[in-house]
Amino acid sequence: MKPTITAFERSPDRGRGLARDMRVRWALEEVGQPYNVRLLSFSEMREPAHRALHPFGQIPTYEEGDFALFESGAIVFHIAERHAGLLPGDANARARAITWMFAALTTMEPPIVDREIARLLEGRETWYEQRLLLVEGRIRNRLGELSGHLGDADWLDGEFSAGDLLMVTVLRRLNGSGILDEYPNLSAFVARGEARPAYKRAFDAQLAVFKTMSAS
Ligand code: GTB
Repeated sequence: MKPTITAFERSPDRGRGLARDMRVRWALEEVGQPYNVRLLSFSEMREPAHRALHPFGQIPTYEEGDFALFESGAIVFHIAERHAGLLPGDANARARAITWMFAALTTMEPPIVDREIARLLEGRETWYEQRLLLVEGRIRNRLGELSGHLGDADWLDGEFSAGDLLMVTVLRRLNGSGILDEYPNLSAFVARGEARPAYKRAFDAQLAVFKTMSAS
């Protein structure tokens, strides 16, 4: 059955592929699973029909008939479990790839999101500059550690996996900050992810939504 995912009708990222539907689109493209997209306005995201799928009234969601999921990490995991291509067959390698999925979402993403929140909501506070320095310091600590782990490898643990996919989407959220440029092997890691044909198809699909909506 062709799954349906949800995405912003008008993404605040203006087609830069930073919203979390991008990682789900990319996973679906990697495994060759066609999908439908239901676009939602901010008000539709708050309506009971959407809340029945997503208790927090957000995107993305994933539906396959009566079966529904929310949380981008859980959705990518579901896709990776049901199709070949995103998780290794060997049990230990698979567990390590899943570990990297968690690391992307629970170790790397929180300080990066903190920075976005600070810039978006706290810019007028007297303590803003001080807080930004602290938050960026935490990000740099994590990036330094991740960079040390990656070294000159292409991917985080052997073959490309859902762990790499999530990590690339998380690190992309630093685009434009200049911070990632301080870690050439991480910049190259992100570029490798972005060069994958499946990534490009996913990126183009979400960009097409932005272009269509901007024209209307
Ligand atoms: N933990 C959840 C998951 O991983 O699925 C988080 C989902 C989430 O934050 N969804 C956001 C959302 O629906 C969109 S992706 N927000 C609307 C709301 O809460 O009302 C976050 C996001 C939004 C915008 C940008 N951007 O403009 O760059 C980047 C990321």
